[in-house]
Amino acid sequence: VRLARDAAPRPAVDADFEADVLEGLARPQKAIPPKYFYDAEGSRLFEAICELEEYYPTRTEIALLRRHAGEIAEAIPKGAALVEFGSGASVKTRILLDAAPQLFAYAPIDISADALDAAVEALRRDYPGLTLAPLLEDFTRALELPQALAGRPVVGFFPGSTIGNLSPAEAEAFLVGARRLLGRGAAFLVGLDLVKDEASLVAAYDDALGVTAAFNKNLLARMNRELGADFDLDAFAHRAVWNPAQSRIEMHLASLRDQEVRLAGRAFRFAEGETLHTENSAKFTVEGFGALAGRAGWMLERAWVSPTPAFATVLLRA
Ligand code: AVI
Repeated sequence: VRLARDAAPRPAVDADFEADVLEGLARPQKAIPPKYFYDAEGSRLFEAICELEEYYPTRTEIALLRRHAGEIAEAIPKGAALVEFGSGASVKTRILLDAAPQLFAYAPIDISADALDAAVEALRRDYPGLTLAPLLEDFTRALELPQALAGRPVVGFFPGSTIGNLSPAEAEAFLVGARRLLGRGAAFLVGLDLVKDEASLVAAYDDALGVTAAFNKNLLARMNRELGADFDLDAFAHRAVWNPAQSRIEMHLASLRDQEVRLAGRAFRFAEGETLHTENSAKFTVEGFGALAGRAGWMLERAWVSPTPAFATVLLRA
């Protein structure tokens, strides 16, 4: 576990990134894990997505959390520690921090050092009485809670429907790990984007300004920057498609011509129309998610659901 404060300088080539990309490009359906979207540029583009007219999840969830903040805060015991998975700019966290002054500590976990550092600096200023224990980490990895939280009641927070970016098997494994990490009796607040009409879903992932397209293509730019690849960004097009059988939006980058891309001394062929699958974003029903959480040892205790566009905050109990 690495602490954000004393993060080591980044190696020129991230070995995990290169290995995951080489493995993903060798598959029949080329694919790259979506966690690699979030370098500094990708994190900035994601913040811009959250402001888009078409991208309803962020503002819908914020309104939902605000509307029910009082009830949600009742699930947070006195002296508790709030542990957030994939905390980014910690914007939604502030709603909980304001509604639950009984919180003792906040442990944001994020893979982006820039986002984590900026969030912690702002929180230190705005919540001087709160103990901050940031973890610079991939939240899907097995983690240990910081010592500062030992013996405290723990509440997990995983907003944004980020759990939808995991496959069902990964989501279940994540929930098993979160149960182990947060401990017996812990509460876990999870944000879920719910199934809705296809047009709204596709628009949210293929906005008119092209910000989501830029976010998707930044992955190619990142491979060029960090892995010395030679992707031609103009030779790929952003695609967002609804997959009803899997209940998910898929993002792809479609090759506009037959081409060869070089990376780490190897060549990868893309046929015209062939895609690189970059992200799944599952859309849930509260019942379906309750069953998934149940398989991972959690009980669905409560659900708050917004009016259209449908989004839920659920309270799980270990
Ligand atoms: C972070 N995650 C929940 C976003 C989503 O909606 O799946 C990522 C995103 N991809 C495209 N737009 C936003």
